[in-house]
Amino acid sequence: MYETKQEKHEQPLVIKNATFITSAARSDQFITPNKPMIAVCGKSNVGKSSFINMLANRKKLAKTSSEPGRTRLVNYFDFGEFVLADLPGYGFARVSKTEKAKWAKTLDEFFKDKEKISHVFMLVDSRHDPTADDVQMLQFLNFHILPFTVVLTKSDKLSKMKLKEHLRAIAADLYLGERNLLATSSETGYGKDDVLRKISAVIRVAQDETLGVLDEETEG
Ligand SMILES: Nc1nc2c(ncn2[C@@H]2O[C@H](COP(=O)(O)OP(=O)(O)O)[C@@H](O)[C@H]2O)c(=O)[nH]1
Ligand SMILES: [Mg+2]
Repeated sequence: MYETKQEKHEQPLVIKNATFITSAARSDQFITPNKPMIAVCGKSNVGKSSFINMLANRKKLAKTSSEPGRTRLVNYFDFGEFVLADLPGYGFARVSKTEKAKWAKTLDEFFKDKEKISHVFMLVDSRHDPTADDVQMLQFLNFHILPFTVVLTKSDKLSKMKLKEHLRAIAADLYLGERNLLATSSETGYGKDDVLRKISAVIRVAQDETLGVLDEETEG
């Protein structure tokens, strides 16, 4: 419903066996995979871990928690055709300034090597207006010209009509077209195929870039 023309024809990627790779607490522990890397970011408790588990068809690949804000790590998962990086959540009120600065530094360093990152899924709660932190994250992605898709989470908590309303409002708030947003629910699996189609497209583009197809096209 909200996909681009190009992605309508894309087959949803089939994920068979996703596994945990490693956690990084500092930038010298970041990894450089030899396949496309997709990052997942968003405020704590927005549903990042649940989103990852939904994609992996696993209940406990990523640890979920109702006690937000305790992960300061970048967690890497091998999804076969791509690597997924689960970034530390932001916007947790009860952390100190020092902790916040540390978080900002980790993220800065993670995105510094942006050739490594094929796409970013930025998760936003479908029930609420984007927070100031969400807006700042989006500005950061725009500033670094990182390709991203906004994923609305927990859409099972809204009626179909409300979801449509919220999607429109959130898109407007973030100055995005509605097609740049995908509504999902890790609870029901709603929107999962749209995400998997997006991932197929991301992988295809990354492979074309590796083969130099895009370079030739722009030169010719
Ligand atoms: N109803 C519903 N609850 C969700 C959904 N996704 C996550 N949650 C709940 O929200 C809380 C935080 O989820 P988690 O995945 O740990 O968020 P994270 O901090 O961003 O990794 C947990 O209690 C989840 O069960 C969803 O799609 N629907
Ligand atoms: Mg988490």
